[in-house]
Amino acid sequence: NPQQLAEQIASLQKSGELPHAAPSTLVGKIESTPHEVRNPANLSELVGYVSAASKEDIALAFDKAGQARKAWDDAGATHRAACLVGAADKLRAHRAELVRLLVKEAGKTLPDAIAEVREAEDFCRYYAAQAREHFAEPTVLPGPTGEDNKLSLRGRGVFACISPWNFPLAIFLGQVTAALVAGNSVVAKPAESTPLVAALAVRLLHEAGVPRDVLHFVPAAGKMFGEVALKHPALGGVCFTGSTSTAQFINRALAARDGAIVPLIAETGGINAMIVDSSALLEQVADDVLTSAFTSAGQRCSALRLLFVQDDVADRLIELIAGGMNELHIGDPSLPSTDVGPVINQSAASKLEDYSKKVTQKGVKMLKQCDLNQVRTEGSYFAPRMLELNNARELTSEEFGPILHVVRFKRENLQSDVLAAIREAGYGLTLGVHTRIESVWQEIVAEAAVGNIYINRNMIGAVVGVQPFGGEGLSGTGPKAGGPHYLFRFATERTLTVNTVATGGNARLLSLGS
Ligand code: UN1
Repeated sequence: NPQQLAEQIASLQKSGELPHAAPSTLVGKIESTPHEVRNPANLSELVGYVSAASKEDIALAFDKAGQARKAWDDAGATHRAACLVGAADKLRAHRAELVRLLVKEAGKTLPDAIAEVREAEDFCRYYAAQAREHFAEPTVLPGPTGEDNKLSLRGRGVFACISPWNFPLAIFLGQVTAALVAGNSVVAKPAESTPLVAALAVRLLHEAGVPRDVLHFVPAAGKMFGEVALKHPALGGVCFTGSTSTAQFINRALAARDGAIVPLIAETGGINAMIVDSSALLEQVADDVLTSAFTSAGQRCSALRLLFVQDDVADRLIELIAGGMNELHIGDPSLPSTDVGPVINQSAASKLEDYSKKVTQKGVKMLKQCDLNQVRTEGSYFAPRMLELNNARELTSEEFGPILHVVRFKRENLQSDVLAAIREAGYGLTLGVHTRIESVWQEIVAEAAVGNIYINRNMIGAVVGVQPFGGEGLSGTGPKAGGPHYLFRFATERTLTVNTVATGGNARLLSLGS
């Protein structure tokens, strides 16, 4: 009975026991039946509830955000940056609660969850600093005598921010804070499987001073959200992280709109490769491969999927990686000793299982599969595995999980079998290279159309402000999240030219910033 469930949730909410994610407009509160969020690590523990937004909720959020945007933009970047810094402080103060939700709602291991809260805080502080530097004052430009020219950055309107379940706090907040601090109002849609931690993040932003009408939270099914959001007249931009096919769908929907042209900022998937030549330090390579392919149960868009190994060291490296896989602790993500937790849900686990079955039936060799006997609970677990392909071109799908594909190559075929195969796949997110010969990695870097290239280290965990993150081609539009150019795409530029002769030399009174 939805009514009873709603009452039960209300009383649990009052007692502060279970988190509840609901649309911030609350129009759909009565008609929408809340559904339960269960822990993927055991499938039985109730983590909280979510009330999905209705079409009316979504439309109302855009209406209100459209009305609120100008005052927020006019309030100035210094004020908006202060709100982000306040939110960063609140994230730090609520760290335990956020970590708990990331572990229970998304199945994150403790180190992953702790790192994610830290990354969310970094996004807030970094974009605040960038906004103060570039958005607070107009840029004065040189011009002829008798003329003042100034360039200022303004918000674009209402940004729809659509984020994925694999970083339900950091990517969610990264998108939202970038859009907000650039002067936009925001309608934020969390991923369907991870709305609780996002709801808490929104609450913290509101408490830090972002007006409720400037930031709306709408947990909703992606399709329904798209139907309303992409057609709404107040839409000023879309920021999306998720699959390439969904980004292409959004792009087409935006192109079909009448009226103002609305930009898309998309960060999508990748068939990410690592290239290892025979000069590499194999023990280090094995360690970096394990980290890159299996951390977060391989559910990072940066994760390693395709390992190219020069043939004369391949057997030794495969042996080292397989040995390392024997040591992986798979299981309850809330235990500090766990390396690999569950995948996001049972449907993801069975898709990975089907994929693995299908390719091995077709002749792909299973080099190693981890043992799941160590897992003590009935969760959505999937055993990490290592497969061997004869040819990199056999890998075409964006499987999202702990599956590593190994391909051997001959040094003389580096261009034709490795670099050409990466190019043909069309993705360009991350690439790892292990070699002790500088000219080898330089040759690879010169040829690779890839956003983030890592030499002689693992290839995940880009740090905000240090390794700006994002791809090209099928992997996204850029600009890079956590980089110095990111905020500009969330803004429009206005050039103001004042004829100071006609205004009697008092142009300063009329120009921006006076
Ligand atoms: C994603 O998985 O959607 O470098 C992107 C990393 C992360 C990846 C985030 N910044 O591993």
